[in-house]
Amino acid sequence: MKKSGFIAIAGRPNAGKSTLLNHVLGSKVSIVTPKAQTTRERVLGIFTEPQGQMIFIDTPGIHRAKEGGINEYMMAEVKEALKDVSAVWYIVDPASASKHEQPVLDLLRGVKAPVFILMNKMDLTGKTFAVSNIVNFENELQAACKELGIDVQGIHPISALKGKGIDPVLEASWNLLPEGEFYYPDEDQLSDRPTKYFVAEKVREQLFLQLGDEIPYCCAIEIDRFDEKVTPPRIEATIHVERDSQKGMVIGQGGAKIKAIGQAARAEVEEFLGQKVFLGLKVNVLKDWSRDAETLKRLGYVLPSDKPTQRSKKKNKPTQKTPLADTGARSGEKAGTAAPKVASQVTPKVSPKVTSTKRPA
Ligand SMILES: Nc1nc2c(ncn2[C@@H]2O[C@H](COP(=O)(O)OP(=O)(O)OP(=O)(O)O)[C@@H](O)[C@H]2O)c(=O)[nH]1
Ligand SMILES: [Mg+2]
Repeated sequence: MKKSGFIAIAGRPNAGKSTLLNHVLGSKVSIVTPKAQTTRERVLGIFTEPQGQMIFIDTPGIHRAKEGGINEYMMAEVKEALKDVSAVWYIVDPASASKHEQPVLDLLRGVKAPVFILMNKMDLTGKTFAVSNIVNFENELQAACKELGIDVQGIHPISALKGKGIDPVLEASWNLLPEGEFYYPDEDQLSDRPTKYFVAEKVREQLFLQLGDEIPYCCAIEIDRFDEKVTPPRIEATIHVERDSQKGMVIGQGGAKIKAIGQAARAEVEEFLGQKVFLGLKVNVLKDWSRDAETLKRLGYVLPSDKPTQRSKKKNKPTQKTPLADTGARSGEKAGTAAPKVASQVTPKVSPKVTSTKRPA
């Protein structure tokens, strides 16, 4: 019988969670930027191997969030991800200090699953932190976990960026996974999200990369149109900002900024989908969207507790193939070189469905 189960990837903002997920999958399922709190929602990375299916849940960085609004939503997403998992990969940036880890430890103390502490960014040893720091950091973390009853399976030095030190963690994690049916029987499927989610994320990634500190946090993306009946497929999206002044900054002098954001996002989308697309962006002021519960819902930021149906990690394991329209990124032909399978796989009612990225050989 094959193994099948969930692993949550958790930790403080900017620790390298999404980088690690992308490395394991060999595909850019989760966006990565140098700014903290890039990831806003849970996203699954489905890793199907001969021995079984390990489903990673990338999560937003854990921080103390004010009540209400997008930050509370982000933390609710983390809490949901930590339920019913076989293990937690707890990612730590050793350039930080153990005292800053308290919000993470507070969440992990309620988790029964074993925890792997992964000291990331080891390629920066001697640059952003000294070896002696790591030793202290590890000792302090271990002591704190012991006191809180967190079941630490081990501490591993890794580099998510360079792909170093990850194999032993994977091996130990396979051992913790229960035997069972695959949750995602389509072995090529890489994520649970529809394609338009990934398009919106590629746009958001460019906002983080190309705009000043505050602005990206005030932006939400809505895909207005995804028409694959035309060639190239036509995607239209709105960047919602919270205030008029932000609108001007996203558009830039003579529209230069929005043009650059659009070009870079389009290139990323094209690589992800393995085909040319048209991407049109517009900017709209949606006053205080990040604080208004109803607007957040409209934008898809629905609290896990408010979602009508949820895939239980323990029960209701699907034995049928997941319907195409429910699923997102898949492995397939090599991105950028593939003959894309687009229109034939799209179910118009729901979000578009395309072949996207390739699992590494
Ligand atoms: N040098 C180095 N940089 C890394 C490593 N892992 C991640 N990074 C960098 O750290 C930054 C944050 O990486 P992310 O993967 O977005 O971090 P995250 O934990 O997902 O962040 P949030 O989504 O904001 O919580 C990016 O600039 C990455 O390139 C690593 O092993 N070494
Ligand atoms: Mg992330």
